[in-house]
Amino acid sequence: MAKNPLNVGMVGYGFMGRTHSNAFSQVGHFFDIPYKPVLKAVCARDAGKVKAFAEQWGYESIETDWRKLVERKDIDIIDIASPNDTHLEIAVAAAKAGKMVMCEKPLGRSAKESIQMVEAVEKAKVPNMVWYNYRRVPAVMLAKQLIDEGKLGKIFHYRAKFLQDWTISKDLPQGGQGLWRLDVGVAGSGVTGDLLAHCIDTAMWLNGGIAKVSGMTETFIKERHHNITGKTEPVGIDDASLFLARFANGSLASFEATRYARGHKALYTFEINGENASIAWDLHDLHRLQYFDHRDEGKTRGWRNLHITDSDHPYMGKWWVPGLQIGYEHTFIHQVADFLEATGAGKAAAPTFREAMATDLVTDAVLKSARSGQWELAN
Ligand code: SOE
Repeated sequence: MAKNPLNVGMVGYGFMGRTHSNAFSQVGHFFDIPYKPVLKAVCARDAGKVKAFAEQWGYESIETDWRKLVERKDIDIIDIASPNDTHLEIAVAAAKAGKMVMCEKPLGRSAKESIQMVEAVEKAKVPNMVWYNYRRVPAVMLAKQLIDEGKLGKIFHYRAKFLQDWTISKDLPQGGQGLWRLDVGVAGSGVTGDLLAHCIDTAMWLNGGIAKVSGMTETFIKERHHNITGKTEPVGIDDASLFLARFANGSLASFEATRYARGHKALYTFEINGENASIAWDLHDLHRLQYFDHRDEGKTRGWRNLHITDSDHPYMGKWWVPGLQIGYEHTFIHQVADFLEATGAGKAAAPTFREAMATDLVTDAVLKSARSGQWELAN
């Protein structure tokens, strides 16, 4: 049966524009989804660059003003893959125009912005989702299943880290393509919104809400050349951000994110300790889940190194043959597949804007606590 076309209007062609475009292009090859995504238009300010991107990725047309894209009658979904300071205006206008909206993380530069986006999509009743892609790593989805089945029992501890090292040089400028993440006006915050947000999203999905936090941040390089103003400007982002947390279920947690962990490029890890069992996961070995079950027979009890590539593991039945691995880009394909399947069935797909707003409330509380030196409520 012919599927309804779903005309995609993509905003942005950077790193995330590529991961999202790849996801929309590939999803129909592997997943039985109720729509046929069509790469209808891509939008960015630089006409030459956006035209080249459209040709390379197979977009039918281009726009250089997102307002025109949002007004177009032939666009069904607006996907926001542009820097954080553009999310609010585009998402609100897209919702008002009755489009489905997907948005790159973090949803807002602060919860104040995300609240307005939540109100807009909920008022317009349009399907919405935020790209917290790591939930869709098969091993992470399996962790969710094991926790929901009660395999871990009561959870005592949650421990997460996201470590990088790409901003250590004082010669690295701030601002402009790729480097907008170092410009607080554009990004909203540093590693708190960029990296800890991933850890918090996964953590609240796996272990429930976070009640309160005690945070600490540092900006190691205080001034950098700014590519847009051409001047040396103060650095307003946090280079490192650590916090302790209490979850609503009583478990205790520690979180750490930094761009100053020499040797680490994108090391996202978490470990969860429960009464009966523990699990651990590492992005550098993303197809493996470490599992320890105290109920195993004593003689052979130990950490099991599960290779999450079998057809009965989450998503894996859609890919190659058992034992063969998939990678980072597949998490985005899974996310589109889940979004379209849920939307076709008239259901919400997680994480919705509302769930992503809860993450922004926690990141705001971490930054507030780092300033006040006090524990702060996180919701
Ligand atoms: C930053 O370097 C970054 O690209 C984040 O923006 C992404 O969300 C993360 O997945 C990888 O690191």
